[in-house]
Amino acid sequence: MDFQSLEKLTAEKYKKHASRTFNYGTAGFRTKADDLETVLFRMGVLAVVRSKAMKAHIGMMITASHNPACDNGVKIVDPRGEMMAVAWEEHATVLANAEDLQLVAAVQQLLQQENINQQQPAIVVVGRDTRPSSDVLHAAAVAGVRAVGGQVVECGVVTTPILHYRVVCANDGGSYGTPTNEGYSKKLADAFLKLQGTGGSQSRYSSGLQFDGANGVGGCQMSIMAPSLAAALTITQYNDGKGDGVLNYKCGADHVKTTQSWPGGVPATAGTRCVSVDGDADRVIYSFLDSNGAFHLLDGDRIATLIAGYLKQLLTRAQVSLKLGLIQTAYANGASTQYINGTLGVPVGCAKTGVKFLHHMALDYDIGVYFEANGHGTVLFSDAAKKSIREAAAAGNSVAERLCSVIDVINETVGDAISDMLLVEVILKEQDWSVEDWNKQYTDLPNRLVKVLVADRSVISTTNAERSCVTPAALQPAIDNLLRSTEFATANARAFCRPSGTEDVVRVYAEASTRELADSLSTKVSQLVF
Ligand code: 16G
Ligand code: ZN
Repeated sequence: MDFQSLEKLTAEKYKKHASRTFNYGTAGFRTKADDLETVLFRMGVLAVVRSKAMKAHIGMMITASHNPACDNGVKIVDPRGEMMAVAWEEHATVLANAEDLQLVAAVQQLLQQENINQQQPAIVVVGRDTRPSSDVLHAAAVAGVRAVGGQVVECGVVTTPILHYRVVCANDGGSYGTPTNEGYSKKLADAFLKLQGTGGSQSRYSSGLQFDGANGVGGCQMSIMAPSLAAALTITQYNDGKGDGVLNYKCGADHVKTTQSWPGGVPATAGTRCVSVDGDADRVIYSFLDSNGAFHLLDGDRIATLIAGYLKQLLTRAQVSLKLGLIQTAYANGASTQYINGTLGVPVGCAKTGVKFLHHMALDYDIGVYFEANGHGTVLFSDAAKKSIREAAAAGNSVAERLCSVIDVINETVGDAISDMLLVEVILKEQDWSVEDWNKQYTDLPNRLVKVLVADRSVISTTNAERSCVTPAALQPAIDNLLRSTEFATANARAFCRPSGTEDVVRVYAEASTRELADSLSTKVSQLVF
C-alpha cells in the first residue's frame, strides 16, 4: 500500500480539528454532521483495510437513521450484511481519533496487528441517506477509500437495507439477488405480487395504506416501488421527502413509537392503516385511529408476533419440521412475550439491545425471527431450512412453495421497513384481518420509557440481557423491593434500566397493568437511578 495520498489529504483537506473523541457505538459513529468529515475520510480508509482483511466487499452506510436532520453518522457493514465485527469497533475508534501525523502509523499498525496482505484488492460499497450533509460526508468517505487504493461501488442515495442487500449480493456472486438498486426493488415486488395473487374475496382486509416516509430516503424508495406494487396495494404517500418537510421531524417510525401518537403530515383517517418508516428505512411501525379517534400503535413486538405466528402456521401446514424461534429485547412488551410463547407456542429468547446481538441469537434457530420493539427486525433462514423448504416445494408442496416466496420478500441481510411492511400485508390479507383484528390479538401492557440524565452513565452495568443491574450494587435490590411492594406486587409489573449505547443518558423502562402504575413505577425507578 502506498500512503502518500493519505498523508497529503490528511495534511491538507481532511485535517482533524477540535480535540473531540469519537466512539464507534452501537450504530457506528453518530453525532452532529459538522464534526464528521474527518471521521468519514478515516472510515473510508478503515473500510479498505477491513475489505483486505475479509477478502470481500465491505459496506459503508452514511446515515443517522431516526436522529435529527442535523446529525449524521456512518456504519460499516461486513461481507454477509452483518454489522462490523465488534473487535474492529475498537480499530475504528483508534483511526477516528489518531492525530493527523499519527494516522499512517496507526493504519500500518492495524495492518500488522491483523496480519493483512496489503496487495489484496479492496472494494467498498457506499450508500448514503437524504440528509443535506450526506453529500459532503460521502465525498470524504470516497476520498478515504481511494487515498489508500480502494475501489468504490456507488449505490447512491439508498435505504440502509438496500446497502446491506448490495453488499451481500456483491459477495455471493448474485445468488441472493441482482446486485443493483433495481434488482432489490424487483426482487421484493415480484415476491410480493406472487404472494398476493389477484383479487381474492377479503371482507376484512383492505389494500389501502397510508405511508409515512419520515421525509427521508424511505419515502424516495417507496415512490420508486409503489407503481410496481399497485396491483395489490393502494399506497398513499405522505412525508415522502419531496416537499419541504424536515427529516424525522414529528413523523416517522421513531416519533410514532416514542410519542405514541399519530404522525404529522398524515391525514387522520379513522380505520386506515398507517405505516411509518424511519430516516433510513430500517425500522417500521404501524398505527391507526379508531372510530373514536383513539390512537393505536402496532410496534415491532406486534409485527414480530404476527410474523412468527404466521411462519409457525405455514410450517405446520407444509408439514416441514424446522425449529422456529423469536428473539426480542428487554423492551418487548410483556404481553407480546406471553402471547407468542404462551398462546402460539413459539420459543422466545431475549438479547441485549442492538441489532448485532439479536441477529446473533436468531442464528440459533432454523428460522429465527428477531425484532426490537422500535420496529427493527427481520427473519433469518438457515441454509438447511431453505434447502428443506425448497425441496418440499419442488416435490409439489404448495404451502412450501408459498414459503419460498415468503423467503424472497424478506430482506434477511438486516431489518428492512419496506420488506417487513410487504410481509405484514401478505399476512393480513391471508388471515383476512383488518388492522383492528390484528390489534385485538393481545393487549399491550401500559408502559413508559424515560431518559434519566446522570453525571456518568457508565456507573450502571447490566446482566441478563440488560434486565438486571450489576452496578451500582444497591440499585437492583432497590428495584426488586419496589416490584415486591404492595403497589406493584400484583400489577404484572416489570422495570429495568440500562445505559444508552447511543446517547449520554440512562434509559428506564417500566410496564404494569395500568397506565397510572406504569407511570408511577417509571418515576420511582428513575429516582433510584438518579
Ligand atoms: C442503535 C441500534 C438499535 C437500538 C438503538 C438503541 C443498530 C444498527 N442500531 O440505533 O438497534 O435499538 O441503538 O439505542 O444496532 P440506545 O442504546 O441509545 O437505547
Ligand atoms: Zn434506522
